[in-house]
Amino acid sequence: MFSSFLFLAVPVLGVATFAIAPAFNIWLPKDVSSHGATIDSLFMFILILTGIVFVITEGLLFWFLWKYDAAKATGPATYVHGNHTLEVMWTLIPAGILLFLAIYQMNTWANVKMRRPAMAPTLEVVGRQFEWRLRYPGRDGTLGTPDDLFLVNDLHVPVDEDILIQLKSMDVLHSFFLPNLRVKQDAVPGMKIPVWFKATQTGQFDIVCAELCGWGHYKMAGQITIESRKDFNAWLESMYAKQEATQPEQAAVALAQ
Ligand SMILES: [Cu+2]
Repeated sequence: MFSSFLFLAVPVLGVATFAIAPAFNIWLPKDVSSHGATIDSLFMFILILTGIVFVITEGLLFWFLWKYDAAKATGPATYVHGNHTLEVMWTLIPAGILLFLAIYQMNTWANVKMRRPAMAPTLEVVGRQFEWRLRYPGRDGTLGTPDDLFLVNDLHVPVDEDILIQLKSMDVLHSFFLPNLRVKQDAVPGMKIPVWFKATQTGQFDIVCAELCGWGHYKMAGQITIESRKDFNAWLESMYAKQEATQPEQAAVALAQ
C-alpha cells in the first residue's frame, strides 16, 4: 500500500521538477540565434509528448500496485497470456509517433545542417587538446593566406549576419558547442565541417567542448562575443595590429603594398 504511493511520487515530482525549472533558471540557456526558436519548440513538443506517455505509464503502474495489493488479495492470483490487440496497438502507436517526428523535424534539421549559406567561411575553428584555435582571414579577406589572424578561445562575430565556420580537429574528436546559439557539431580529425548560425542579440556567451576528448576536456572552454558590425570591425582591426606588431617582417610587407 505505502510503496504504491512511492511509485505515484515519481510522476508527480517528475512533472513538478519540469514545471518549476524555468523559475529557478535551470532550464534551456537563453536563445540568441535565428534558428533556436524552432529547435526549442521541437524540444518542447517532444518533451510534452513523452511527458504525457510517462504520466500515463507511471499512473498505470501506481494503479495496479494499489489495486492489486497482496495484503488485500482474497484468493490466488490469476494469470493472463497477453492481449494481441493491445500489443499491436502499443507497437503501432509509438511507431506512428516516431514516423511523424522524423518527418516533422526535417525542415529544422535542413536549416541547421544542410542549407549552408552561400558564402566564404567567416573563420576557421580548430579543436585541439585542449583549446579552440581560431583563424580569421587577414586584411586581404581570404582565409588560408599568410596574413591570417590566429587567436585562441576568444571568438567574436557580428550580430544579425550569417556566420559560416569551417570546423576542424587537430587531434581527436571534439564537439563545438555554443549553447546559446543552439549549435553543436562534432569536430572530426581529417574533415572540414561547415557550421553556420545567425546571432540575434549582442552579448558574451560560452563555447564548450561537448565530447570527452582527454584529461583536460573540462577546460576546453572559450567565449563568444556577439557585437555590432562596427564593434566587430574595431576589434578585428585591433587584433590585426596586435599580431602585426609581433611579426615585423609581415608588417613591413603589408606597409610596402
Ligand atoms: Cu575537446
